Order: sequence, then structure tokens, then C-alpha cells
Amino acid sequence: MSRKETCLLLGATGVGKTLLLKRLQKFSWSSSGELESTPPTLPTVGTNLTDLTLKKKKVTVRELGGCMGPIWPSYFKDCSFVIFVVDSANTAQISSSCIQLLSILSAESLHNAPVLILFNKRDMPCIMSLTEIKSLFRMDDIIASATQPITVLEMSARSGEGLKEVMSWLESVAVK
Ligand SMILES: Nc1nc2c(ncn2[C@@H]2O[C@H](COP(=O)(O)OP(=O)(O)OP(=O)(O)O)[C@@H](O)[C@H]2O)c(=O)[nH]1
Ligand SMILES: [Mg+2]
Repeated sequence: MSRKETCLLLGATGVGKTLLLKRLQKFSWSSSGELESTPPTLPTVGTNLTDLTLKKKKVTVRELGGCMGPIWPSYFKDCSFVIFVVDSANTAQISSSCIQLLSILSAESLHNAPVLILFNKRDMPCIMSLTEIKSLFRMDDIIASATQPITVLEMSARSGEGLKEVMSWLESVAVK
């Protein structure tokens, strides 16, 4: 039996990590997509752990609260993959998110860990296009210089748009 792997769920305060975790817990491949109610969340002071049963494996997803940024690195060594969430509607947070992302990608213990960058809150009005936000991050340069395989997706933890793609990514990295 293979070892259960841990996925770290990282990103600045309020980007939607806890809501995403709740959505992943309740995820069903057969659901039609659009979700109705949004469960309430509180800022995470500490960590939130959820076990997900994938098709061939179990994965533990550990959210680290945005306010714990300075101690995120202490969790890196037991981590197999990373989901990094960005709030697409919060332009004031983009430069700090970019710095956080670069420090994750340059961490020695995450050298080979597949990384999923999620542009969340795509349901909000007046957000930038994915092309614009990726160019603000200089995403092409980041991907070209990273040692990890990087995937970029957009989603809405509120509406459920993009959730299936997140699950498919987890399935694909967990079986390798
Ligand atoms: N419109 C919209 N709101 C969202 C979305 N995802 C999360 N939110 C809201 O954003 C707020 C913060 O969400 P959380 O999931 O608590 O954020 P977090 O990243 O866990 O924050 P910390 O635990 O403080 O690091 C909540 O009011 C969520 O309902 C989304 O896709 N669209
Ligand atoms: Mg949280």
C-alpha cells in the first residue's frame, strides 16, 4: 500500500482556501457543476486538515492560514504537492502573492513538488482576464525558471466552476 501523500493549500489571507477545502470535501464527479449555497468560513488561525479519497489514492490536504505565512516553510518537508491560491479580484494583494509564490518555488524541499496555481473568485465582477493577471505575475518567466511542474487554472470556490479541473489535477499528480 502506498504512503498517503500531503498536499499543502497555501495563499494569502482571504483568497478562498477554506471554502475550496469545503468544496473538495463534498465534491462529486456526478454533480452538474453550479453550487447553490456558500458555507460560511472563518479566517484560519493554524491549519485545516482534510482527507480526500481519490480514485486510486488518499491525499491529505492541509490548509495553512494566510496569517501563518512566516511559518509555512516548517510544513514544506512533508509535502508532496502544493496548491497556491490567488484572489483574482484583489489587485492590491497581487505583488505580495507573487513574492509568496516565488519563495515557495525556490524552497529546497519543494524542488520536485508539482504546483497548481489557482486564480480564484472568477465569479466576481470586474476582474482582470487570465492573460492580464498572468502577465502581472510574469507567469511565463516563473514557469520557465521553476524546477517544479506548474499548472495554472482559474476557478470559483463560490460557484464551483473549475472544481472538477482541480480534482483532475490532484488525481493526476497523486498517481505518479
Ligand atoms: N465571490 C467569491 N468569494 C469567495 C470565493 N472563494 C472564497 N470566497 C469568499 O472569500 C472569503 C474568504 O474565504 P476563506 O476561504 O475563508 O479564505 P482563506 O484563504 O481560507 O483565508 P485565511 O484562512 O484567512 O488564510 C469568504 O467570505 C468566502 O466565502 C470565490 O470563488 N468567489
Ligand atoms: Mg482559511
